[in-house]
Amino acid sequence: MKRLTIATCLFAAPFASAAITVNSYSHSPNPSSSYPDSGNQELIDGVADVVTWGEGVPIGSSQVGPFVGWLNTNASTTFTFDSVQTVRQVTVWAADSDSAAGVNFPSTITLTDPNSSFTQTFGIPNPAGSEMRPIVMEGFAVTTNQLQVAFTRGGQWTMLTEVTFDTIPEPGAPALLSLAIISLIRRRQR
Ligand SMILES: [Ca+2]
Repeated sequence: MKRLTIATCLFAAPFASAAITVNSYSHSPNPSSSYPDSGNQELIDGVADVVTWGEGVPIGSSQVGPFVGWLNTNASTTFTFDSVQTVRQVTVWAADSDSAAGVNFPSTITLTDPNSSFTQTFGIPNPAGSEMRPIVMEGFAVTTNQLQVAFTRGGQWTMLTEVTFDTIPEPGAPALLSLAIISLIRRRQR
């Protein structure tokens, strides 16, 4: 029984969800000079900044500084990973003010692998209220070391603060594998 438990743990561990390390990225075009991307690091610094536009709350430059913004532009950003990875989830942290100050979620986000034919467009709903919210895109799998994330603007301003990429196991995959291992061990013990 002990042997069975150890084998299951060992084989299940590599399938855990894992963040993919981004080495660098480039914008096309560059963001507005009002909301620049300091050192091209703001979207991968591990901080999803929170600011509430349009709720009568005074907003200072220190609060909006961590945002990367484009005005009246459909922008795209290409991220380069530290190695080839199977990406199954992309999360974009964007500001949504419900039109106050012209800040809106993008209306669509398109993921494209520059090295293959993979491309997928996600329609982004515009929820009620003014909040920072993660936009989570999943239900795909692409193995690559680069991914372009392109935005169709939903208002005047597209304001981003963080983008993350994850490898996520397919539903049930670790459980199925564990069952296979258990079956294999039982056969050997017979
Ligand atoms: Ca950030």
